[in-house]
Amino acid sequence: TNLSLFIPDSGAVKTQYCPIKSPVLVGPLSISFTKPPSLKKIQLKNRYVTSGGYFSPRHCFGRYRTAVIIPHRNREAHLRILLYYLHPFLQRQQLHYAIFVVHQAGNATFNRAKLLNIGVREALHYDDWDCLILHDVDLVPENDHNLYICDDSYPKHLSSAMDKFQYSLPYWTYFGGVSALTPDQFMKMNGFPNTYWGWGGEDDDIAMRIRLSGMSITRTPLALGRYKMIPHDRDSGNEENSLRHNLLSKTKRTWKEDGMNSLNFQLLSREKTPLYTNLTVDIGEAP
Ligand code: BGN
Repeated sequence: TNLSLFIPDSGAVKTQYCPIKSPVLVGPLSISFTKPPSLKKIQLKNRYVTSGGYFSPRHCFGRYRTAVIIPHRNREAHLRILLYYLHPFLQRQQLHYAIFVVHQAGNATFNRAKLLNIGVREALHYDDWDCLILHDVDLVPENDHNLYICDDSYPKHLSSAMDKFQYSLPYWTYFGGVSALTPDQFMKMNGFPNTYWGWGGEDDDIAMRIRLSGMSITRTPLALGRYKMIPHDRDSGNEENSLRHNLLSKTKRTWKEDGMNSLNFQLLSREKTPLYTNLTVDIGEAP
């Protein structure tokens, strides 16, 4: 008889690193947005994900340590859809990974870039990550050859082909959606700006910081960087930021003072749920 059937999973023996290229990738995925799955259902489909949304390949040592950071408020349905697709996607890539959701408490205007800064600072307390994936909650990757690992030299834009832009780049310096930076790359540009409240512009500021700090943008090829956006109306509390043009005109002067070195917030709770680590934060409001 096969004894391993009776041995609990902790018995999985690892002796080697996972292959450089995962043998279990499938390529194009079919993504459909019907009713958001329940958290229970997602858990049942991801039985090797442990508390806090952690996973390590079971039969080999993961080569890459990836933290996925998702800014969030009032988008529970989107979060469930994303987790449903993302957990299996990351497992097929044989990553050692964890998912962090950074939840903005209160009703002040949403601030995506500041939430990402906070997610990075907190995630780095948990593990020695090789790669930080900054991920919008409403974007679902459509091809698992779009690897959630970092480029050694430069920040990488992963969502190069989104359905809402007819699977092409809206403009050459576009850096919104999903990106991948090493902690070193992130710190070199002083992280992201804390001063963009509401919709728009913060991703362009980030793209400028990349240049200003002496780096450039790399990208997943369009054939692989395909994403579906979960359809939704404009959020209340995330109105268009009317100051964004003005802020962008000053990035060159402000990026060294506005970012990780000026980040302040209050961590209200840090909670390990079965599918992700939830960080609830008070980030204040626009001045
Ligand atoms: C741009 C926005 C980005 C947004 C993309 C795609 C601005 C700054 C003013 C020039 N930039 O226009 O933030 O991600 O559209 O929707 O609004």
